[in-house]
Amino acid sequence: MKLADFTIIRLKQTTSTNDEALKLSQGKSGQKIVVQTCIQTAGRGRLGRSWQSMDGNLFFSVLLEYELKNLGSLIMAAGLSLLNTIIQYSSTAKVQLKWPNDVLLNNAKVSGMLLEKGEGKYIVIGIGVNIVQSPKTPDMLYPAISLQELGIHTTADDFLQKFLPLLAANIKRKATDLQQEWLQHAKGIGEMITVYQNNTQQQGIFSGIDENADLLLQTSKGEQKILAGDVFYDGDKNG
Ligand code: BT5
Repeated sequence: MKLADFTIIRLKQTTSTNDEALKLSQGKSGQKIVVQTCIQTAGRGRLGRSWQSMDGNLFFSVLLEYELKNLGSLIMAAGLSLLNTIIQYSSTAKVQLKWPNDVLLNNAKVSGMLLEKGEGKYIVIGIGVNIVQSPKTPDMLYPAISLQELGIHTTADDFLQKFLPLLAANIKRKATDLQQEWLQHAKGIGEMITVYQNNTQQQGIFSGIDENADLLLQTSKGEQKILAGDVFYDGDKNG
């Protein structure tokens, strides 16, 4: 099946859709593929963390060729496409982007993204969306939520069908346009945040992101540009 120029491969079960897409990146160039699975047995997040892949939720990976130096645009395009898909279901939902790769619904994580480099110019964007349920285990870095918990009733397949045309359009946009829209929907701009990287932490005012999607943090040592890390909002009780 094809949608928005992507060939969709649907699996019953796999370890991780990113593994499947990375394997496909070893094939010929020019492919645009989405691998979706019903059951994911070893879903992963960044830094070796795991993604809890619960029944009825959406797990998929997009394989496409993209300039590595423009990866920030791809992250912004995918995040905005997720956000706008949710807005299509509910224009009143409180949906926000959490730097670098998360989507929040009512201040809890509804979706996460993991980008990995494939062969040649291939990039894999792995996305998990909590459609009908979300993990509530105490080890969560950040509270989680599903669409259904907020009264949005849909299916994984329907979400993917709404998302892909948005992604296809957003990846054609200029970095500065994506950056502007991203900033309009970001949680915590102008507020105090703490960014954890490896074993260090930095506190400052979240002043924005640049057009590479790097985080700009105003600290006592001046403006710092942060390329990777985990953000916690000092204003959140749970954060
Ligand atoms: C992410 O990592 O958020 C990236 C998640 C990407 C998952 C997709 S599913 C399809 C594709 N195949 C894969 O194997 N992966 C991708 P990170 O920012 O590191 O966040 C991971 C953290 O999120 C975990 O340590 C938990 O605290 C939390 N978490 C785990 N499962 C969650 C869920 N279902 N909903 C919300 N938070 C979750």
